[in-house]
Amino acid sequence: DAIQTDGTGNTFHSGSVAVGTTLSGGTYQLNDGARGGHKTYDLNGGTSGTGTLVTNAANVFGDGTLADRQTTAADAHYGAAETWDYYKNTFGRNGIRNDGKAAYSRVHYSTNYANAFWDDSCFCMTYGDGGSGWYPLTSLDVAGHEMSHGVTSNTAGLRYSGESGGLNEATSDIFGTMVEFYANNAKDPGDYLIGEKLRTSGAPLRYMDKPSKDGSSADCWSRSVGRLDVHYSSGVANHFFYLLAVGSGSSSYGNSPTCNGSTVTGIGNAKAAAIWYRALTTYMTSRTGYSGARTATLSAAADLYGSTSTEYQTVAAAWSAVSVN
Ligand code: ASN
Ligand code: ZN
Ligand code: CA
Repeated sequence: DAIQTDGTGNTFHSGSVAVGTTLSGGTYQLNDGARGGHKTYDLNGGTSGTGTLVTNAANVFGDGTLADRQTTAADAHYGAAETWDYYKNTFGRNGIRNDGKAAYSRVHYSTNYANAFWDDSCFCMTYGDGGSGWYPLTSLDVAGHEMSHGVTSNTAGLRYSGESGGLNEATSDIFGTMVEFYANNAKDPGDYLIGEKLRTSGAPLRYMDKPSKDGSSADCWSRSVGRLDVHYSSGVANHFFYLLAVGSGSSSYGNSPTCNGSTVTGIGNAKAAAIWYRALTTYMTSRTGYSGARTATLSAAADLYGSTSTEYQTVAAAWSAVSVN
């Protein structure tokens, strides 16, 4: 029979952490019984199926280096656990489908694969090892980003193109970032950068304070923004979220100039995330675009804090500050 235990994960990105494991048949598995039975598999360079469940006789997974192939498995397993705990402890959401059942993770996908992805059809997430210029894609913000695609699919269902696609991507960046803050990991502390641990150059993939710093993303809404790739049209909502949470002044996290010259004072991560989550799960639909996102978040803020609250007024001000009026 199977016994739930606490093992050790010596991760690449996040140091030494506790991982939920299961003792079965005399060996320990990356199988987290406390979180819906989330399992982590090694694809060993393959691109389909589940490969092999990651097991270990000593209940110690990885040595913190990439020479040990269980190291990135530990990263993925830890990221899934922190994402589960964030949604459960913040919103009472019991897994991606809110049914108590876990997804699963796959690592060592393909060769030199510098991406990670969520797949609704397998209800699973997959990580590449990176390659030239890249480390494995198993950072906390990416784990939170990918699993949040599953949450979006099972709630608003934002269509993955046009403005709704940008909102879908931004939802993943927002909650990936909230997971990173939630984990409070000394080696990977919270920030408003996406993928800052992934490139050997140190350059993040995306910047929420000023999305155009990546050279492609939009800081401000315009009528053509929905024609951009979804990872760039997301910039408008990432910028909105940063202004709502942190504000427009320069801070240790960055300097976030508004599109209309206004000043916005942030209401903090917890309230900003609560507003976005309620908007996503109550008001947004598959065809919601930026104008609808403004309405949805205002409705959410009114429900949570009242329509005369500072929080409601800040949602309005932050959208106006990214030219969504
Ligand atoms: N890593 C990418 C993402 O989650 C994969 C994709 O393009 N969908 O956005
Ligand atoms: Zn994404
Ligand atoms: Ca980050």
